[in-house]
Amino acid sequence: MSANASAPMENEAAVRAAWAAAHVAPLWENRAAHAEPKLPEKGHIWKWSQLEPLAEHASTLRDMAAVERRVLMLVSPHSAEVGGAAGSTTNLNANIQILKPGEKARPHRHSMNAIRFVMKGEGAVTIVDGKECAMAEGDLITTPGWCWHEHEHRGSKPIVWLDVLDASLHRYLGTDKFQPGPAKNVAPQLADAAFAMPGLVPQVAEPSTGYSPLFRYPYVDAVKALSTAPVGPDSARRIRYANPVNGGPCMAFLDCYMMELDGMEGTVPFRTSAHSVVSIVEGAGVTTLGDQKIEWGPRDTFSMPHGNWITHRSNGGKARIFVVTDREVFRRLDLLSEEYAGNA
Ligand code: GTQ
Repeated sequence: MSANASAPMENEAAVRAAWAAAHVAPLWENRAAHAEPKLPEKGHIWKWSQLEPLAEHASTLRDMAAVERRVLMLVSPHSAEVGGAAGSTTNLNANIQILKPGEKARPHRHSMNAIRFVMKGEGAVTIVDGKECAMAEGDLITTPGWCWHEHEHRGSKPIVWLDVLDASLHRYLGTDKFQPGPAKNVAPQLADAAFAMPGLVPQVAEPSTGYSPLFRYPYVDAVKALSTAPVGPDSARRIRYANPVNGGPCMAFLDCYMMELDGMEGTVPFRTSAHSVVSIVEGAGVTTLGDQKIEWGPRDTFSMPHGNWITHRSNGGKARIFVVTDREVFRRLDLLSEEYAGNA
């Protein structure tokens, strides 16, 4: 006789007590294990028009903890908490950081990888393992995990940049570590000039650190590279901020791109298992993300959680879009899938 699915469990209270005492649990009552496939998380846009006054206000705060790092976190209403805090989307934590002329954010290091993408202003430097990286609009600065870094503003007007870290992923993995400065035992660095000849890199004893030895990718270079880049499978031009030593991503968990739209029709719909955060550098347009329409302009930031079909369209003119992703995490785990509608 087959068991009746709705029949009550015999001696239920005793069985449950025995399970609890033995620290076991019935999988068949675990709804998550049998859940229907989840809908992709929604994206969220942080408009510059809303962020800028908040950044200006943050720069007036005298609270010493705020002054240490004037950072406002971009917390998506759609993103799940990991280790007690939500991010901008799974694995990626985008923040804006504000520094006033003359201010310094003192040195420290952490296992989390971070990028800094300058949204507005110039004249600051980030010092990464002793290497000074000038910061101007559109520049990308990387601070790889466990590299010492500090920020110092030598310019005359406030500067605002976007920080994107893999903090949630480290919290999930239990690998989030932090050490306050001052910097010590800093490894000697090669000058960026050593990597200025395409295809020719210095031969050194330890060629690979797992991250790019370039900590600074100036915007002017990105624009030049974009101008000769062919259009990709989605019809946009795209460049990657690569590690010149091995052609890999700039950091183990974070992989950055710049995309250019040229007033063309929308890009071919694209879907990926990687998450990303986008910062608009120039131009205006609209991104369709699943069933959302995200209208954007200069300095807007938005999240593109994985699994959504994505198309981008500029409003006629040229648009440049900076994208930071956790693509490499999925690629290394053999979990990366990337599809273009119609080209599959
Ligand atoms: O500038 O070192 O947005 O340590 C979050 C954590 C920036 C930084 C953030 C950090 C920093």
